[in-house]
Amino acid sequence: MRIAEARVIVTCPGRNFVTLKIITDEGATGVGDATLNGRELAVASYLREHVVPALLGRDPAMIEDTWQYLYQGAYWRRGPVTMSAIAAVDMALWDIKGKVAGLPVYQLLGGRSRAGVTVYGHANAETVDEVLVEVGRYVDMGYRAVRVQTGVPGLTTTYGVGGDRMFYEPADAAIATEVEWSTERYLAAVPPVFARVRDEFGPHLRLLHDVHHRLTPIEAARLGRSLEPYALTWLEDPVRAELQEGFRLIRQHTTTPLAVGEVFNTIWDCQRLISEQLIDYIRTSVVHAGGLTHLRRIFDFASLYHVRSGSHGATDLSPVSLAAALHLDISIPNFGLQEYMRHTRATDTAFPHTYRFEAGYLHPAEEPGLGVDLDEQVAAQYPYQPAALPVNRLEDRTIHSW
Ligand code: CS2
Ligand code: MG
Repeated sequence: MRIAEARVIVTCPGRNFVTLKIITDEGATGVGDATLNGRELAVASYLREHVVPALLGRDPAMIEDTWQYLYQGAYWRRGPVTMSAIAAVDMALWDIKGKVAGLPVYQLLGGRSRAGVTVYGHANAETVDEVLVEVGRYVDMGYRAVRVQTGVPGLTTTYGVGGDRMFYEPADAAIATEVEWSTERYLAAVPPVFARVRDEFGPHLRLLHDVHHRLTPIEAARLGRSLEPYALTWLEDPVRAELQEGFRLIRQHTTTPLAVGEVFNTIWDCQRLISEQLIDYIRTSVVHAGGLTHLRRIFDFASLYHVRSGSHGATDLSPVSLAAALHLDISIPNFGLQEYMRHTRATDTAFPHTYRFEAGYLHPAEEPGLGVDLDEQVAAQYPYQPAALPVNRLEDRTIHSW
């Protein structure tokens, strides 16, 4: 069997997605997600110009060799554009391998290690009273874990709080919207929110919070310590993570568990964080960290150091990514949690899939392959629309991490 064709499809059913479809000379097809929020066309071009021509004629069964060919063989390594492109090829080849074997991909990865994949949803609202209602909605839907984000008094917008409660989407303008930030206001606002949520929902609901890279290590240490009474499952991206050793300082001060990794691309971005046990959950994703082949390598490495998985699953990761993540989640020994932001109906129609949510768990597809496809006729109805993530500034207009 040989790869006969590979198509890059860019579509915007509510938001932009880049999908790679690989077709073999025997008619088997596989899909991979290559979406990089706000930078979609860079990956589409990398795939079209540099990857697709090299794929034609290759044996689709040689997944590891193809991965190494695209990574080592390119000479230029790592980075979100390269790794998202490699990820798309890798996902599509696992999809084909599953279809050829007649098995869902998780069976090829070692089989089931648990009954279902525990997911967390996003409760967000401007005020504490409103967010309590939102948390209640998730609990009523069966969720066992909820991320809680509220507005910060004195700031007009805050990360994670959107107009539409269920389908929050930050990439909303062709040229980045500018938003504002105050660490002082934020640090004062967050602990009372979690005091109310714990009080209302009791000790068993798993609670999470995303700082979105905005604090320094000592500020993060203070926040982590002030949240200890509310026993969070994790505090996410408390600081920018380019400086891995910065986490040592946070660790010295707080027992609040830490989760990091949605912007990482390779095992080298988190090697020290994991081996020095500076984090508790590694949140790298299938699409941005080189596909199932590389993400499994990261999670295996993490399993040696008591670090569990917590794959990123925002709406800018397409249903192809989510489908792929679930096969890994269900099979690895050190699964932690899977993020699950629901896709819009338009997105779900463009990407027919058979994974399903039930009682707080997602269940991977049982059909051969990944169990997801891209309906190209539906995709063609939604042309690409430029959309960038916001840019963040302090009150004095200094640029700050968004
Ligand atoms: C977020 C994301 O899901 C998360 O935890 O941090 O929503 C992130 O902002 C987007 O994926 C950026 O594209
Ligand atoms: Mg996040």
